[in-house]
Amino acid sequence: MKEQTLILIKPDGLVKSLTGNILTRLSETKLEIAAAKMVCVSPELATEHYKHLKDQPFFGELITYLQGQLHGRYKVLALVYWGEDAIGKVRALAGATNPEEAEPTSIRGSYGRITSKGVYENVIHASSNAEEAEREIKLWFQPSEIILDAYPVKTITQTSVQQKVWA
Ligand code: IDP
Ligand code: MG
Repeated sequence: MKEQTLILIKPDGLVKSLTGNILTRLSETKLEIAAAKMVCVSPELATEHYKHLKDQPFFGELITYLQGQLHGRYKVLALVYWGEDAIGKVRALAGATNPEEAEPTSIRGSYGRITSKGVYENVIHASSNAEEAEREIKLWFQPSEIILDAYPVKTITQTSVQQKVWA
């Protein structure tokens, strides 16, 4: 089944200059890139993204990690990949959540680590199922930023919206 999945190259992946390596690994899947952008992650966005983990003891550290506060690099690269079995293929390539348990040749096994504070710095995020992918893609991207109709859309007219345009 054709499907889409959200991938984030987390701040540790960016700081370690792993973007090229990770995109090369992802190209092995033959999936298509449907969207890509750099995002400065607000506390609200990080908290919403990881809301299913809010009761975990590592939640606070995880939110600061995704925002880039542990790495002094306050952004992530957000991507949507599309194609046959996209979610499973990317998860398999990413490897297990715990980088020490991840297959050594997986992305997380190759590049991840556990910090002395116990955070799993595992360089990428990948949606784990179709429901999560839909929630996450809608959280990180607007329909106009994705090169396919990922999910149903509607058109609205806004009159008093302020936005930056080229001067
Ligand atoms: P996933 O990223 O493989 O889907 P989740 O359980 O959704 O794993 O956890 C989200 C993120 O939270 C992980 O990628 C990792 O950075 C962090 N994390 C998950 N479990 C732990 C843990 O037990 N200790 C420290 N960090 C964790
Ligand atoms: Mg997850």
